[in-house]
Amino acid sequence: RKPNLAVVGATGAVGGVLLGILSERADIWGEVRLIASPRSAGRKLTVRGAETEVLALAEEVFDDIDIALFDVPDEVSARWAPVAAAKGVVVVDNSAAFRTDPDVPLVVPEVNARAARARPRGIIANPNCTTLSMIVALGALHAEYGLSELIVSSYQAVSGAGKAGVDVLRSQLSAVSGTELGTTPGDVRRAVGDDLGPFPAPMALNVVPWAGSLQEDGWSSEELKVRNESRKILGLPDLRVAATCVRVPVITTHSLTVHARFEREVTVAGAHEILAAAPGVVLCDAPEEGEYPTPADVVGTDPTWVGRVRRSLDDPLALELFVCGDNLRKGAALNAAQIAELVAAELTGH
Ligand code: 2RA
Repeated sequence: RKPNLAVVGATGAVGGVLLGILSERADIWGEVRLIASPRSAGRKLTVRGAETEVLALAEEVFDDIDIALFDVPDEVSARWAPVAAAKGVVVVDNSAAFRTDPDVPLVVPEVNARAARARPRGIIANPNCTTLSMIVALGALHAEYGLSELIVSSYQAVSGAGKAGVDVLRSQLSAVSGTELGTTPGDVRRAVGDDLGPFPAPMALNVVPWAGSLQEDGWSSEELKVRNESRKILGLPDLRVAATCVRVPVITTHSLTVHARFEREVTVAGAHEILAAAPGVVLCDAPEEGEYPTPADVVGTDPTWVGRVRRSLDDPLALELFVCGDNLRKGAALNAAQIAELVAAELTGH
């Protein structure tokens, strides 16, 4: 029989993208059951061409489900993923609740698909979108050259902070459009008003060096996620990682600049060859033609796009890259769907 899938958090920003992805990809599922908080229950959403009623999260909604994709806040996952797992459901969780749990694999199918098979808690974690936006390309380079150090800066889209992030940027853009704002200190801040949504500063006409919550010694939670998750996915527990996470006025698609140092000497030609052949990666690197990826061109696509590949001028072991990936697709919903497909193949013996 075809496995039954539950989507928990079906009405959220990532949930909506996931329903589209499930409708586009090979239809390997029996039932697709949509679940959300009691507040959103009763709504009807379309998946695989069929209008489907959203059910309220409760233990019984996991009856007869084989795999559940969770995209809900950390505390909701922490409470409900174990409830589903106790009923024999394999949970693919997109929150941060289990990503660093040693008994929960953190999986990117192109990089460490085999890790998904060992899941003592019945839970598989999906990485954070910032890590996911670069890790497929880095995994391919690591397999050839052996990664030893990573220094990255992110340029994160507002949809990473959910629908509220998108709404606040759109309304701020209307407030500044057609004005001469952006020329004196605080003029943008005054024009957009006090409601900054999920951000600590105006997003319109601005760049904000902050994503996530404050952690020890001035690091943000997002920066620590990039470090911890890259180490776990690549199986390099001592990898040196320094990340600075920055929010930019882009709706969807995270970008990163990457300084990656390897154990073996690198060449641009070698890196191009690896990246051009890597599943899930598109090499877009012809600066003489003005070709490099940008979020405006990448949004809505599945792959990780890589451009601006250079060998570091002062270090023959290091590469500089610019990477873009749709944070709602590969950065969240698509990777989760790919993990669910891996598990489905395992459960049905394919
Ligand atoms: C963000 N990475 O972009 C987060 C979302 N998971 O805010």
